[in-house]
Parts: sequence; structure tokens; C-alpha cells
Amino acid sequence: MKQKLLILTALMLHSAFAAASETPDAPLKGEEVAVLTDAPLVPPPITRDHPTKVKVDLEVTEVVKRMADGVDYTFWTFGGSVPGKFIRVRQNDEVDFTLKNHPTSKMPHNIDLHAVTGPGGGAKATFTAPGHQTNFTFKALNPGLYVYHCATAPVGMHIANGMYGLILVEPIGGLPKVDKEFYVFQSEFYTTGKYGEAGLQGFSMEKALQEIPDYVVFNGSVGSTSGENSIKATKGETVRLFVGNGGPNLVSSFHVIGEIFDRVYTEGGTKYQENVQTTLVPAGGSAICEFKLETDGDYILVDHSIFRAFNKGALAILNVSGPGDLAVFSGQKSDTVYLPEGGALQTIPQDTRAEPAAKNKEERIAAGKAIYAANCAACHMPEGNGVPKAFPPLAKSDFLNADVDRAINTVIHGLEGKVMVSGETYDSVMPTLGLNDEAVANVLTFVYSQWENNGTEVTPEQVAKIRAAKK
Ligand code: HEC
Ligand SMILES: [Cu+2]
Repeated sequence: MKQKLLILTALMLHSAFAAASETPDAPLKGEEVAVLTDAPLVPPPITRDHPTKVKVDLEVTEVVKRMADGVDYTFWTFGGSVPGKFIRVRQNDEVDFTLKNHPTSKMPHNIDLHAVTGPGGGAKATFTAPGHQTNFTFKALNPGLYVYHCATAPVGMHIANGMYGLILVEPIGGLPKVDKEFYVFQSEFYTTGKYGEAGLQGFSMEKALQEIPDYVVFNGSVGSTSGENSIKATKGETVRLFVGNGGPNLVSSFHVIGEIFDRVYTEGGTKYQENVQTTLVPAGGSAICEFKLETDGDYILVDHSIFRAFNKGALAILNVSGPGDLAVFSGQKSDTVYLPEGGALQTIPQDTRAEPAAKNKEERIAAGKAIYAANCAACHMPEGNGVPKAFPPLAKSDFLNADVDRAINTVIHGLEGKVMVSGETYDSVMPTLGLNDEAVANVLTFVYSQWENNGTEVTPEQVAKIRAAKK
């Protein structure tokens, strides 16, 4: 009886806390210096079971860096690169924040962290002239993934020049464990020159006002996260992307080509949605995307407002090493002739202009070469080696070399059904090409003269005879 009462009281207490939407937490204890990382890296998960005092030191510098190959830009940065350093704290931590503005800076700067509860997100408290440093503290009350940015006037210009980053406030108890975490941040740039125009580019206020950027990029530049710098994982691993969007203007339709997000903490909040293809990331907002890698390959991160991806730079690569799972994804299994009208042989109409007749074998081969390129190479390939399982090779083809009449017949009438060529079975359709006797003679003479075939010369008279004999 006494025990029952105790349980009841405990339950009531718990629900009272829940109603106030506050989770009981251990008291603040100790002090530590935050680990800060550049994209695509993320500081390690927080394992503390209590809040602490966390010191964050962020230095603003104005630096010339690469925007694209041959294109430079003067970026204003939180920590030397774009996006700014990733900051990771725990809910209820007391963050002791110092903003330093390097003496070589031309502008004053400050910081508005969306994780801050308090005026300006810290903007006024951190207004810092070149060669100064400022300090303030805040309590990380709400868990979530938050954008931070400079909010010094003209605000748009400071953001447009690269002043943004992410701060993660881990909930009490932490985030579920995953194998790999990455920092991916989208933003756009408005340059005086057009996309790709070489040299040091200035900021275009006019384009920024019209919201027509020249560059839309992940992690600060075109190609920042592809090729050798692709983010990497292994089949079977779980991945978490901390995605931010600095704008200054555009909303991102964030998508990973060839993957489905198992979970998305939309807008960087506490609740997650499942099985999402594309998630909206607002300017000044975020999303946490999680997925398991069921097979290998390259997965392309894009803003699915697709011209931004393929024409303005919003493209990054997640490279997943194998072995792949063929049951999940087979790759292309075949590429065969598609005949909507069924199995009947098709006729490809030809232009009927008469070519001058070839006077000898050399002329026949020369004429046949052009006919081959125009009529045969698409299927049998320019070097005559065919396509496995779809188009048989003409190079070293025993089928071809064994029987000239049969080869002539094939080119006149097409070919259908199972054939065995150099040990491989093909069961497909070659269409009727509508070539005249001269053209058939020339193309076959060319084919026989190439790729270690037996050198037979085929004449128009032979072709005429076969044609007259019917199939
Ligand atoms: C649309 C694709 C296509 C084109 C174009 C085409 N072929 Fe074929 N060809 C095939 C297919 C498919 C087969 C096998 C048919 C089967 O499986 O029954 C074949 C078979 C053959 C064969 C017998 C098999 C071998 O490899 O020796 C010869 C010879 C041949 N083609 C020559 C030509 C020549 C010469 C041309 C150009 C004048 C040509 N083909 C154009 C698809 C094509
Ligand atoms: Cu600034």
C-alpha cells in the first residue's frame, strides 16, 4: 500500500514536469572548452550526463578564398572558412561565448545564434570592432540544430559574404548513436561577374536584392565536397547529416539522389518525419537527415531546384564503399532492342540517293567505313566489339567469318531469334536497314577487313543474288 502510493506520487511528479515541458536535469558542473570543427566535420557527440560551462572562442576573419576554379571571393568568416565552425553543446549548458574580430578586418561584426534565448540572439552583446573581442553567456535552453550568422548592418551583405554556421544543442540523453555525422551547409553568392567568370569577384548588391545568385553551393564553394573531398562512408553504416541553409535568400529543397531519408528532424526540431525524399530547409534554418546505407555507390547531395545543382554549384557527393547489395540495387542488367510492335522485323528507312559504285576493294572499304559508322556502330559499337548480352560483336565473329551468304542475308533482312556468336548466345532483334546492294557489299567488305576478320570482299552482284533468292 505504502509502495503503491510512492509510485503514484512519482508518476504525478513526472507528468507535472512534462506539462511544464521541462525535463529534470542534473545540476551544472565543471567547465570545458568546446571542440570546433570545419565542414564537413562535426565535433564528437556529447557523453556528459550533466550540463557544464562551455567556453566557445570564435574568431572572425576576412579572407580571399576559392569560390570555383579560377574564381576567388573575399569571404567574411567565422573561423577562417565558409561555413563557420560547427559548435556542439548540450541542453542546459552555460555557454561562455567570446567573439574575436581580427585586427586586419575592415568591418565590425557580431553574432546572432538562433540557439540563444535573449535579445538579438547575442547580436548586440557581441558587436565587435576590428581588433576587439567581446564576451557574453547564454543558457542553451532548447535542444535542436540552429543556424548562427552575423547581424551587423547591412545584415544581408554580411550574410551574403559567408557569415553563418551551425550550433547543435544536444538534448538531455543525447542523440541516437550513428556511425557517421557530417556538416553540410548551403548558401548562395551574388558576384559582380557571371557564374565562372575568372578572377576576384566582388559582391553584387543589385543581384542580391533581386535574389538571383550566380552561385549556390554546399560548404562554401563549387566542388567543395566532391572528388577527393567527397564525404565517405561504408555500406551498412548509418549516416546523420546536419544540414543548414544560410541563404541569404533561397530556400533549399534538400535531396540526396539515390537515397531516402529514414528520418528527418524537420527544421532541426525535436520531432522527426520518416521516409522522406526531399526536405525543405528554410533560409536561416536547418534539418537533420538520417539514413542507413543499404548498398554502395556515389550519392549526390543536391538542392532539387535543379538548375542550382547542375548549373550553379549546389552539388556534393557522398561516396559509399562496398561491397554492394545486388538485391537492393542490381545496376543495369540489360539494354536490348525495344520493339513496341512485337517481334516482327523492323525496317529502318534509308535515303535512296545512289552512291557512285566502288571500283575496287579499297574504295569498297572506304565507302563501307562511312556506312558502318552511320548504320551499324550504334549497336555493334565503333570498334565492332558489340555490347555484352545485347549486341553481338562483329570483331573476330565466328558467325560472320564462317558464312558470307548468311552475313549478307543478315544485313539485307535483319536477324531475329537465338544466335551463337563466338561462344555467347544472343536472343534479340537486328532490324532491316534498307541498304541497297552496293551499300551492303561495301559495309560487309569493310567489316570483313577490320578487327581480325577474314578479309572477304563482298560484291553487289553477290548481294543481288542473295536478295533474289529470298530468305
Ligand atoms: C539496332 C541495332 C543493330 C544495328 C543498327 C545493326 N545490328 Fe547487326 N545485329 C544486331 C543484333 C541484336 C544482332 C543479333 C540478333 C539476334 O540476336 O538474333 C545482330 C547481328 C548481326 C550479325 C550476325 C552476328 C555477328 O555478330 O556476326 C551481323 C553480321 C550483323 N549484325 C551485322 C550488322 C551490320 C553490318 C550492320 C550495319 C549495316 C548492323 N549489323 C546493324 C543489332 C544491330
Ligand atoms: Cu559580419
